[in-house]
Amino acid sequence: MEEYLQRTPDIQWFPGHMAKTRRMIKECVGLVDIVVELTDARIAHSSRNPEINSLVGNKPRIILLNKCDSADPNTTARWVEYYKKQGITAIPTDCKSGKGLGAFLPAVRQVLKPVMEKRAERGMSSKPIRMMIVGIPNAGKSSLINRLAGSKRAKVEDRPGVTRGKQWVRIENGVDLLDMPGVLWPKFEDQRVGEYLAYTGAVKDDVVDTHWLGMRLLSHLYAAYPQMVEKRYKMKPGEGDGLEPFDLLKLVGRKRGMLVSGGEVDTERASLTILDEFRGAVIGRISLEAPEDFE
Ligand SMILES: Nc1nc2c(ncn2[C@@H]2O[C@H](COP(=O)(O)OP(=O)(O)OP(=O)(O)O)[C@@H](O)[C@H]2O)c(=O)[nH]1
Ligand SMILES: [Mg+2]
Repeated sequence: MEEYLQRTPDIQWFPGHMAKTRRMIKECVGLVDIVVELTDARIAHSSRNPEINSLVGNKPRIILLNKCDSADPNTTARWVEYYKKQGITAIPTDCKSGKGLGAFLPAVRQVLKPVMEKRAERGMSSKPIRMMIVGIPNAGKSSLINRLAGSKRAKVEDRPGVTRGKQWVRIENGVDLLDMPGVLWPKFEDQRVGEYLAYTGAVKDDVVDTHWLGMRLLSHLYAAYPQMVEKRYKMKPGEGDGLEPFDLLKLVGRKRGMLVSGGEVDTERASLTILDEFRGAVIGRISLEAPEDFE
């Protein structure tokens, strides 16, 4: 095995445009009634920006556990409970299909009830509700806006860093949404957070070694969801048990017939396949973080 695969790289990604977004969030928070924090249900902990609290202060907030179609439904339900215990409204959503979004506006109105009552007293009920959508890159912020607006207003792509400036979008029922570029933070204190963000594609592939990343992810998946991995890669039950990460990757590559001349397994290609198939939920509905890990 190549020596570089044995080292755990230090993953960090905080380019200048994210520092700018961070400033923009701070500047714009005064303009909105509520902050919608979009997280990734598969990594519900690592996809929360620890700086958001200080950036948005005590503005009313709602959390979306997005991409719930790709996450373990059981784990997602436990995350909803976890937040509920903290008095925070969290809703599982799938902004690709729109599933779960029916609960969104009613939940926003519920959270904003005190604000709306105050407005009514002042005869200002017709003022639209303004919300800011924040979250890590590639979480689905622009998809959410398009879903709610019922049209393709914001640019959506399957890579992080697509939205670059802020954009107001008015959706029908007196609600204005502010789309924001995705933002990470300057340093991942826990290396695992950086790794998880790279697995899901919130940290772009150019700043990590995908050969290493796919190998790590496979080990991870095999430990947490062995049957799904065995089924997807046509392994016999327990066939990968006790294997070193690189050997497990080779096994999967061989099962997939990813060979190069001389019969060697093309492990780089196998890594890319693992990443792709995890991101596309082809292996199954998987959650890498559960609330019990943080209680
Ligand atoms: N499976 C699934 N895919 C989703 C969901 N929401 C968004 N996506 C996909 O995730 C990718 C990123 O979506 P965007 O809406 O561009 O994400 P964003 O948060 O605006 O990304 P940036 O602007 O780069 O920060 C796209 O390929 C979407 O189709 C979801 O709920 N489920
Ligand atoms: Mg976007």
